[in-house]
Amino acid sequence: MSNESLANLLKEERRFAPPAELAAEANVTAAAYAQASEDRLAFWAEQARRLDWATEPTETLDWSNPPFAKWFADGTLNVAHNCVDRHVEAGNGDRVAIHFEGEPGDSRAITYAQLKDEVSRAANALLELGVAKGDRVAVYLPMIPEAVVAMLACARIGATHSVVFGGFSADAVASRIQDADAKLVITADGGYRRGKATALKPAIDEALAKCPQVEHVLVVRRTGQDTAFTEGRDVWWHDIVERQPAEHTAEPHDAEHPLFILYTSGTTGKPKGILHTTGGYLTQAAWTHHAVFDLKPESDVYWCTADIGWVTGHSYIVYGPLANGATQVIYEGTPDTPHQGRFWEIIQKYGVTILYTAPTAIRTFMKWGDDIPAKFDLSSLRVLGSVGEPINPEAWVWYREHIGGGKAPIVDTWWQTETGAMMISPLPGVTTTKPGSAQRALPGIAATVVDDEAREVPDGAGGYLVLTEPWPSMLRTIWGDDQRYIDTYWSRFEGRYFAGDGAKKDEDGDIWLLGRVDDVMLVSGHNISTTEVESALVGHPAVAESAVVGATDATTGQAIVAFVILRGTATDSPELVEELRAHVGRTLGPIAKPKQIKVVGELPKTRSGKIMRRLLRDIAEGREVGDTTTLADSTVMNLIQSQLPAQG
Ligand code: 6R9
Repeated sequence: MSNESLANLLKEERRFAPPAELAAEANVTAAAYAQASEDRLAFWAEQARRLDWATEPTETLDWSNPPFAKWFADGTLNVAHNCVDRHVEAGNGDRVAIHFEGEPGDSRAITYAQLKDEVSRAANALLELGVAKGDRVAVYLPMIPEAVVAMLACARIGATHSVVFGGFSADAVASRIQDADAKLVITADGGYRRGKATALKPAIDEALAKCPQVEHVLVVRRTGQDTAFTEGRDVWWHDIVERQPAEHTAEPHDAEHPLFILYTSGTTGKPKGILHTTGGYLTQAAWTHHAVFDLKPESDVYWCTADIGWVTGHSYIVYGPLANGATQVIYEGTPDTPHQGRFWEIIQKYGVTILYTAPTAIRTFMKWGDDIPAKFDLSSLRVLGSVGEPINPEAWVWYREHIGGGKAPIVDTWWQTETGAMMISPLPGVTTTKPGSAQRALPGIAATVVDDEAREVPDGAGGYLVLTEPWPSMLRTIWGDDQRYIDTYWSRFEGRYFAGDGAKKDEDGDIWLLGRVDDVMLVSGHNISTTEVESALVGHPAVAESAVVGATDATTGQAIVAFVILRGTATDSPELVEELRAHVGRTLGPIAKPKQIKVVGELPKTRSGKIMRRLLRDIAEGREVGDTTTLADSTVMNLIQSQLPAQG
């Protein structure tokens, strides 16, 4: 990839200074950058002291055997104690930890004191079921409070959890249970999605036919639907958990004790079990949540809309917010049930002050229309977060205007399952933000952009995003496969972590993420980022969403093919398609004009909202569509194909 070309095309000139009142009271100021650059390890050692350690660490980083890091290795602590007990001990037991909102409209408020009892009972139940420190437990649950309780109960006794998306198939669950060698599975009869009760337990029954090592299945009753039970193996949560004592002493674990495994599917090959450990992970999850959202635990109401089966749910629903004693909303269902204003209704109901969601959701809300959020009182919102994909500048501006009342700062947070916590993001009280840019590495984090030869690119050029120093919440390895850990992340560029994302630095040195390197297109010898062409398309008033791929082309090597979803107000016509091509040409230059633009009703996405361009490439190149097992909605590909003319 030549650096002059990795599409340094998009010009975005809008700037937004932090609100003065927020800046004046901000948890973290510009001084943090200076402090961390002076002594990065001292900075992280100080952040680690935000936690309650049973044994204070005297070592910060052990990097004597790279790329295998140890952070705070001689310290010991209990994650569940840090997330729950210590807040009760500090006199905040009556503070609401979780406002749970079920999809059918049921709700529950759980205080820190109640959460402590619930986690202790669940920990006692796990022990009764024969789970011991070091064992693996698979969690396959809907978005209900028991998911949080199950994860914390594992952390409390030192069992390593592996959460699997409630939407994954029996085969996907089976391979993850086998790889982690889990001995217990925690699931539910079902959950509510899109207005109906969807069963979960049958997938576990099917998966376990291939997993003889699983001794017990702990089943939460959520929907009350008929559920098959295997005598001796299956146990109802309410039968065993409710009769346990609410006392359980949380033993300290080593800072490097395995906290969880989370599988990332990647585009090819067997899923990778990303391993995270205890002290460094919790330090960075807690500090970034405090710094990037400016969380004030006494007054904020925080809501992260991610699923618990995604890393965002781990770090920014469970561990970060609870370590900080936050009050948060957890919502079970989808944003359009029973109506398209459900999110805004929830924000109004609970007075949510900090919202963390994904660009895919924001683009969907744009498509549904400005009038929907306008019906609700969103004035409580003071910080807005984005994660999961590059956010197109138009979606960013829409988010700020229509959700943030034209004043709430947006923090576009770049990170990965592998990084464990946020790495590149504005700070809401410090950064003058630019729509579409994650901007700069957080204090204590070292990121840059390099070319094919590992040379750092100058400002204004593009290449590959790399992390140049170890960080506390970094993955420790791929579960059971150290070599694959080295090969995947540490071999492309000597001594640097290869993130797999394309990026560019602008004239100020701020970082713009350009999507996965596998998605970059090569057109007539120019590297063009899918993200920038998509952002240009979304910048046209007729377009709500788009996905761009490079399809093999006899003359240009690859040709740009765009799939677009129109906004409610626009209709498909050859003139509109021509206008969109011209619009991209004007915005980015003639080289970036799509050869074809196909208007569709849906785009293929994973459960975490990422567009699966690989499947669109199959369509664009006229191939049989590949593996669709990680799609959120498996019918989407048929729908898209039925909407396209047979050829071209
Ligand atoms: C947290 C999460 C990681 C990949 C990452 C990148 C994309 C995430 C982003 C972003 C641009 C952002 N990504 N946040 N791209 N701007 N703010 O999403 O983890 O599911 O492992 O995905 O998501 O491509 O490499 P994960």
